Amino acid sequence: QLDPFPEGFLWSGSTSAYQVEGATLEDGKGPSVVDLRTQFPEGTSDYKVASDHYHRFREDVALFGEMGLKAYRFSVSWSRVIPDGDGEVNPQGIEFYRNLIGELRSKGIEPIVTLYHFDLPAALHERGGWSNRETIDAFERYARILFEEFGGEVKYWLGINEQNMMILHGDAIGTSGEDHDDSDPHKDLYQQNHHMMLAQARAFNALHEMLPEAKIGPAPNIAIVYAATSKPEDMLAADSYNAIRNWLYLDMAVHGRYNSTAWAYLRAHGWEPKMEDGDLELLASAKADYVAFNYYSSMTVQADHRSMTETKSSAGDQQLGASDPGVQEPADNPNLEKTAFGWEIDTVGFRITFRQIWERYHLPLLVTENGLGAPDTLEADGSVHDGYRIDYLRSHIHAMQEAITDGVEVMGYSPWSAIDLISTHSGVTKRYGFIYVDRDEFDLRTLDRFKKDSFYWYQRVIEANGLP
Ligand code: BGP
Repeated sequence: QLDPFPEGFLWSGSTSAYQVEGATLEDGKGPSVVDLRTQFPEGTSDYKVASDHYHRFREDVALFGEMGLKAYRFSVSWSRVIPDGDGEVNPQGIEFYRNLIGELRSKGIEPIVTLYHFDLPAALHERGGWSNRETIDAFERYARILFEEFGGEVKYWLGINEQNMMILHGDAIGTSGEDHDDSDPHKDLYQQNHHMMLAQARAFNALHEMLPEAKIGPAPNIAIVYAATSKPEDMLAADSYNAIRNWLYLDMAVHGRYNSTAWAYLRAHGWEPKMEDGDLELLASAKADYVAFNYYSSMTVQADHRSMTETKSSAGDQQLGASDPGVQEPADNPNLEKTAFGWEIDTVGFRITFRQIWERYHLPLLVTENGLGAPDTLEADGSVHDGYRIDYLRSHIHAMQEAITDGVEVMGYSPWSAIDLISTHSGVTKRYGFIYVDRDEFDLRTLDRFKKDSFYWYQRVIEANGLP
């Protein structure tokens, strides 16, 4: 017998600005690092139009309302609001988000706003991006402007999306050391990480000072790490990788400190960041109100016996394990099925993840991403039969309910994604939404919206406040 979902549970759906909005250079928006990157083969997906949400947000929000969403998680594009990152505010950018929030509120949908989802303003990148401490000041100013403009309407905020992925797989999502000294990109990336943590801490403090009723938390990608065997050396490798891949980011955001295992790992590689007086005090002063996390899969590693001399930055797919000579290397988990895109599916791992985060931090948990990427097919009658997505979501919601029954406090579930958008690694060929967007990688077609089978299914879940 499972405990029910709590009253007021936030059944939600997620997107991010650059993946859904399009209009990359319209109405005064400045370029961001993701807009400028050539990521997909020429002539295929890019972010210029994406799902055209910038122009169709009213229609999209109406569909979210019809689906019954209690909340909607989206990110604000920093360079739409402040085109060069730290200069003039763009009134049309503010107006877009004000209209979007107003539209959500009119349908009774609670906005959950991510401050930053991979899309650093290009102008800041040119000045060193996160390697430059001035970006910390720029981020705090940007956050304060959003709190000032939207604080009256937005109660739930998120700091930096998947900061750990930006550090572990920086090349794919705009944080690589490409413009910096490339002799050891990791050293630079961990310096960027330190600065991002300080920036996020300043935003937490600013929110609590300006809007005492509002809430904010970090939103890393958590993939709990298993050992490939029960050999103690593999267990040790899994423990180390958990510390550096997962706990580093949450320990800093919640406890305000580097955990010892992660710090020892950074020292052993010569990757410790430079700190200034007051940095650790700032980290310790910032309080998270909840822990948000994105979960797609667990990971499995084994001990690696190569020497620690050769290290390569592994760009690309977030679920590929970072191989680290002398410490760990990723291993296949033969016990798990995989999605069409090769991502392992692990619902038990989801329950374990809830338990571990809860026991470590004792803060309410909010799932900000979870979902299945697949190449969906639009039928001639406008239907999309995505039963595979329903199966994926159903089994994860079931695992979440088991975690609730285990005693974990869960406040909401925001699957990726509310509507089809441009996948970070596979363009438009990999869809996640409850709502199909009629375009492909070569042709923008009509951009019309179609409700998938999962749309009607999720509608019933929300109505029942749990699995029907
Ligand atoms: C997360 C990101 C999202 C989204 C998702 C799916 O890491 O926060 O932005 O892209 O992963 O990844 P992908 O699109 O590569 O399948």
